[in-house]
This record gives sequence, structure tokens and C-alpha cells, in this order.
Amino acid sequence: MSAVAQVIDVSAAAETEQELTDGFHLVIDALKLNDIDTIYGVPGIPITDLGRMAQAEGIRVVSFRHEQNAGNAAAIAGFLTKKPGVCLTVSAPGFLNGLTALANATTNCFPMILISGSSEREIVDLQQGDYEEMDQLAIAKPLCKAAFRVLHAADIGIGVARAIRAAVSGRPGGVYLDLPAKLFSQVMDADAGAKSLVKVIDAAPAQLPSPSAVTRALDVLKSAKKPLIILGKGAAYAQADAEIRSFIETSGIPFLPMSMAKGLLPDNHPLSAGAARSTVLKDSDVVVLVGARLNWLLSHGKGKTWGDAPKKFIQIDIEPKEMDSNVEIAAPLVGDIGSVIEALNEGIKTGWKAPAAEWIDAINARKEVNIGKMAQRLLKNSTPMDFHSALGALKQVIKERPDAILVNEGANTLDLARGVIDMYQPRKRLDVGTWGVMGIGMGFAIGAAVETGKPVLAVEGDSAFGFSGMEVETICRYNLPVCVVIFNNNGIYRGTDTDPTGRDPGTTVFVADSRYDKMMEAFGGVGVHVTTPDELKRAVDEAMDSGKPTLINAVIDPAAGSESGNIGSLNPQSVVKKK
Ligand code: ADP
Ligand code: TPW
Ligand code: MG
Repeated sequence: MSAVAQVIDVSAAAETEQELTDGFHLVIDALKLNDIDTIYGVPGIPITDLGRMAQAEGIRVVSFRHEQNAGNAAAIAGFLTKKPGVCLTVSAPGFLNGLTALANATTNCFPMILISGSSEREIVDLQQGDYEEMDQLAIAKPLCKAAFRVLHAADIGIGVARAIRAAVSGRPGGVYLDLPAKLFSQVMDADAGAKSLVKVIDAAPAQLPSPSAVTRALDVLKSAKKPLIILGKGAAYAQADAEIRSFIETSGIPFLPMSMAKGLLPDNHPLSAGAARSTVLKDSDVVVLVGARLNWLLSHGKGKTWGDAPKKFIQIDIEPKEMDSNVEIAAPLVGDIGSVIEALNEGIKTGWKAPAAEWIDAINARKEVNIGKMAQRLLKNSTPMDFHSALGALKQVIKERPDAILVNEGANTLDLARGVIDMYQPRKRLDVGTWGVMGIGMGFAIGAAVETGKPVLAVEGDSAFGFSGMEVETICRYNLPVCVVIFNNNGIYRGTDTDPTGRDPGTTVFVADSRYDKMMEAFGGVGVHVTTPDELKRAVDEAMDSGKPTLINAVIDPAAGSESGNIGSLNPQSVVKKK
């Protein structure tokens, strides 16, 4: 317990010495009491001393160059650990910079707490123009799961406890905690302060499905001729890896992993239907959704992607409101994934018949064709490299180093890497998630390296990288084992666009043949420029072996990509032809 000893009432004859504490120390003590050991942030008024003091008290404080990246690091820490990742920012502009990450965390169901210092209530509420004045609580509220403000030092304990519980219980998400500047220097009796702290007991209680819901789901499942399991990032988050594996292997039902659920079971598992995605979505008759929403990433559960045959959905989710969000859910299983899968595993112990061989054979036949086609593309040794030949090298890297963490963003760089690079372990693939947001790259890479100590390979489109690129300095400063590979095709989607008027560069192109590797060198890291798959493989291996911060500028044919990667069809098209 830290406290500032201070003599009060010095005039008193008895010279009573009273131990005092203050807002700074109470915030730190409250976080430590709840096992929060890392803070990601950017310092400044009024939280500079909070960061310093937290570091002095043994919390790891990772200082970034921009709050959005600190926020993304906190968000992915939450995903990886099931503990809320904490991001600390200054008021108004710093808060707003962190807010995108908070909203993104909420959208992706990652537990995170954004703690921002704020200006004085009295001045903000009368709009009298305080330093960095902003009604932050009101602005944060619609963009996160919960938002709280603490005005009295004695309430810090309960405020931090509420923030933690709100972030991790039920459907995880982002929480905003507003701490006005005055709070930090408020003093109170140290003993009373210690007593005011709250240790959150059972922050994310198990939520068991009702027995009748389990029976209903088992009945639907047993009626299936062509069952399919879809694993989403909720399943990865739940850390119920053994139960999920047992459910799939005992039932013999093929599974399809969503992007960040890849590796929950290895992508080369005999029951993986990853390489037969279109076939299984179209032809399956019963689909079990495990922590995956029927949002745009699954074509809302209807339309061409899902075929004409009638389909029944069983959905496992902790959030009851998720059921029937897009289509009818025949068997909702509301509960936490670990508990629900355990109940299903119990239920299939008796009277379960594995899916018919025709279904499995049809999937395997499709997989074989698709994997064969892909293998040919990966072997192509074109100069300059296209996406596939470069990805062939990286696929091999992850195969040889399955415990490395892969961070991935971009358009072609994302969509093609997702398909090409097999994952073998849970929670090793971190990417743009539900929003397809650019800018998560360096924040996720830093968060993942700090939280796990594992080597990180960040595969970045040249545009995507630019959103968080300045954090290569942070990577060097903390000497993190991060290897960034930039797929440099001179622009967004392609590097070949031109301005029809001839005045400016095209809107999607960047300076041609940029040397991003020099950015890493500027801060003492290793920069490498590569033009062939062999050079790329060698450079990544070297980086991963040494653990040194490395940036590899991989030259990709500017004409190789397609507009918006795999989701070009979402682009609205103009119907007006200008002469
Ligand atoms: P993906 O993008 O991989 O398809 P989504 O983010 O759409 O995944 O879905 C994740 C779902 O998982 C969310 O609906 C969320 O409520 C749910 N979820 C998260 N954690 C748990 C858990 N422990 N138990 C049950 N459901 C969970
Ligand atoms: C916050 C729009 C989607 S993908 C992308 C942008 C700008 C970059 C694609 O180029 P990159 O990849 O990274 O070079 P590649 O391999 O195809 O050339 N702002 C935000 N999020 C999104 N999604 C965008 C803009 C976008
Ligand atoms: Mg690009």
C-alpha cells in the first residue's frame, strides 16, 4: 500500500501524524489490486504523474506516439488475456484519439478501459473554456459499453471495479472511465483509502445455458445431414480451446474458422473446411455458430452465399440480443462458450452419429481442388513479386514458427494473407476485425509482444502501415520482438492510378518505390529491402531468430492487387457516365 505520509495540524501540541493517500495512489492501488499490470498510453496534463507513479509502483507503462495505437494495444491485450486492457490518455484531443480504439474494441467485443484525465466539471459544464475542455463522458457514452466518472477520491475503488466488471462480464467491450484533474490530488486518510478499494470477485461469471435450450439444440443438431460449425473470435476469446476441440473431434462435424478464430484448431486439421468455404456455406443444412455473429462477414446469414437449401442455425453467444439479429435462430444457446460447449459435449456422449461420409467426402474433394490451385499460385516466382509469391514465403515462416503471433491489415495484403497463411495455435492471428479498420497494426503488434513475450510478425499493406507507422519508434524504444513486413505496392489496392487531369498523383497512390525499411533504421532497428520470396523468407527468419525490431520493405508488383481486395463488390458504383 503506497501512501504519502504528511504531517497535518502541525500547530497541534500532540503533533498527530496521519498517513494520507491521494487520487493518484488510489487509482494505481485499485488497478494493482485487480491484477492490472500494464498501462498503454500517452502522457500529458493531467495524467503525466499518474504514468510516472504507476511505473514507480511496478506497473508496466508503455508510452506511445499516438493514443489510437495505445488504445489498440490495450484492446488486443484484452482479447488475448480476458483482462481489460487499460489505455491512459490526456483530456479532449488525447481522449478523442483514444476513442476510435475504444469504439473498435466495443465493436469487436474486446474488454478494454479507456481512462482519460478531464477538465474541471464546474468549468466544462458552464462551457467557460477550460484547458482542453470537453464533456468527455457524454461523448464516450454512445461509443462504448459503459462510461463512468469519479469525482471523489473515496469512490476511485468502486469506479475502477465497475469499469473492470463492465468490460469483461457478459459480452466484453470498451469502458470509459473519466477522471477529472482535481481528483488526482484529492487526499484522504490512507486507511480509509485502502478500505475503499474493491477487488472484483468473479468478474466474468460463468453463464450456463438452460437445460431445455441445450436439449433443443441437440435435437436440431441430430437432425442434420450436413452440419457445419463456424468458429468466431468469441470462441477464440473464450479460451475454451480443449472443450471446442473435443466437441469438433467427437462429433466429427467440419468447422470453418472466422479470421481471428483461425488456429483454434489447426488450419490443416482434417475437419477444417477453411479451403471449402463457399461449398460448406451453401450446402450445409445445420450451422452451429460459436462466438460468431451473422453480420456482413457472413453475408448476414442469407442470400447467394448461403444457397437456396433450407438452413437451421444454432447460435452460441453470451449476448441474448444477438439471437435473430439477421435470420431466425432455430436453437439459441445463451451462455458462455466454455459452459455451453461442455453441455453439448455431455449431450453427444450418447446417441450421436457422425455426419454421413458423403458430406465429408464432398468437402474434402473441394478442399483438394482449392488447395491444389493455391499451391501453384504460391510457387510462382515472379519479379516483381505478386501477393501470392510473397505470401508463400510467409506461410512457410508461420508453419515453422507456429507460436509466433501474426498481425495483419491492408486490403489485398489482408484478404490474401488470411487465405494463404495457415494458423496452428489459438489467438495467434490478430487483424482488422469487424470494422475492417486500418490502423490496428503497430498497436496490436506492440500489445501482443508486451502481453505474450512471443515474436510478432506484422504483415502490413503500405497504406495500412501508414496509419500507425510512427510506432516503430515505440517498438525500438521497448526493444520488442516485432518484425514488420510491408507489402509495398505503391498504394491503396494498387499503385497504378493516375489523376485524369494530370495535375496531381492519383488518389490511391503513394510515392513510388518508397523505402519504409529506412524508418526502422532511423530508430536503431533493422531495415531490410527485399524483392524476391527467398530474400523475404531469409529476412523474416533472421528477424524472428534475433528478436530485434525489424522492418522489411517487400516490393510487390503495383499492378497485382484488386480494388478493395476481396470486398470490391461493396463499393458503390456510379451510374452516371461523364463525357
Ligand atoms: P467473428 O468476427 O470472428 O465472426 P464476432 O466478433 O462477430 O466474431 O462475434 C463474436 C461473438 O462472440 C459476439 O457476439 C460476442 O457476444 C460473443 N462472445 C464473446 N465472448 C464470449 C463468451 N465468452 N461466450 C459466449 N459468447 C461470447
Ligand atoms: C480507418 C479504407 C480499406 S483498405 C485500405 C484503406 C485505406 C488500405 C489498402 O491499401 P494497403 O493494402 O494497406 O496498401 P493493399 O495490399 O491492398 O495495397 N480508413 C480506415 N479504415 C479503412 N478501412 C479505410 C480507411 C481502406
Ligand atoms: Mg498497398
